[in-house]
Amino acid sequence: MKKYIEQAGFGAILDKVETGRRLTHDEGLQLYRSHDILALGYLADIVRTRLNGDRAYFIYNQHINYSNICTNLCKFCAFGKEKGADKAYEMSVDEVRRKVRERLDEPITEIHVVGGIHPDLPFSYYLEMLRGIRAERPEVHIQAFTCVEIAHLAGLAGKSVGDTLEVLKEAGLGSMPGGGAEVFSPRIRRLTCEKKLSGDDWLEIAKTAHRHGLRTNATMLYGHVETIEERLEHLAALRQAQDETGGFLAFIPLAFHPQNTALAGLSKTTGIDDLKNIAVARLFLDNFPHIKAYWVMIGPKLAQIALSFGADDMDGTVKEEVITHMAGADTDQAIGSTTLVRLIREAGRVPVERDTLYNVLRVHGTEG
Ligand code: V47
Repeated sequence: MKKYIEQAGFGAILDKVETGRRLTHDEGLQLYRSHDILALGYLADIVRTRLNGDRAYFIYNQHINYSNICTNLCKFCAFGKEKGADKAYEMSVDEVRRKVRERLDEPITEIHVVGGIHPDLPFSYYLEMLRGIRAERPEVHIQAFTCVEIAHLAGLAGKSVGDTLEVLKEAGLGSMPGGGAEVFSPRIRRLTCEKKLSGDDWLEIAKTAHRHGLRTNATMLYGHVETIEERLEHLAALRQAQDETGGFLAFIPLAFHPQNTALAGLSKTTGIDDLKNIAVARLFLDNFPHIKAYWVMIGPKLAQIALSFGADDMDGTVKEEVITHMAGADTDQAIGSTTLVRLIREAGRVPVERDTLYNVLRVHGTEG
């Protein structure tokens, strides 16, 4: 295989990967430009094995999207709606609590909560929602609010981001998901989400969260109008931030779904680009412990293959996924843990049920 990698022109990168040295922007470009997906997978698998051995993770989780009413109205998003528009919705705190109650018989360990940037819900709503979820299910870990929502909540609270996070932690916030990062490039934000928080501000909020003891994830929405240079600049900014704080848990490349968005003329991503983004991320983000193949966006079958291309996590059972399905995802809205275990096992990995912070809850041996 070494000879094959060298013949594919990746000898120098292989040497760096084997000796744990950091890849440069130009090496990242070489990886993205290559069509030799097997060579990329081989390289990424070296890093994945070093960091995560023979394990691949999943989690029992529930998604709650409390409202899709949003003032940002990003061009790539089919979820966000103007207040009063067809299909706009907001849940009361009681409705959110009911969603939690409905699934008390399932062994859920994480509730993932995100919504749009709502024009008039008060800060107290968000605190009541966290307290309400905690009251219904005290042992669950609440992973809530992207950096974009946190910036908005700090504005509502009239406090600094750090002080706002402390209040939210007190109410039950356990960690933050990685959404809202999109592509940090100002050009891309101008073209697709001009009202949204800047990339620099997103990174600053993530780092502030880390300094306040909250772990967070990071994403990149790829496959729309960004260039591979802009993807690499995004990854480099995340790698730099992680060097500073060490607070990121996982990176999740998000495949753009065009249906029902203002960018509906664009095509869906291809399987090769999906795998490439996983592999390049695994190679470039040498300081991120985990790379997630989010089955909702790329499908369970490709997410399974991605476990051999750098990913070590398939996310979770999810249920009622809304954001990608409003943009035309053809995956199911939930997946059973038995299916996740089978997908992981048939990929040659040991399935490990984890909690949000990657503590091991159950190692699934061969017995089921
Ligand atoms: O912030 C919006 C993206 C994100 C579309 O942290 C779209 O573990 C594809 O961040 N096509 C929300 N993507 C989802 C997200 C996430 C999901 C799973 C796990 C985690 C985690 C985070 O979805 C948004 C935005 O970046 N998005 N519209 C679309 N049309």
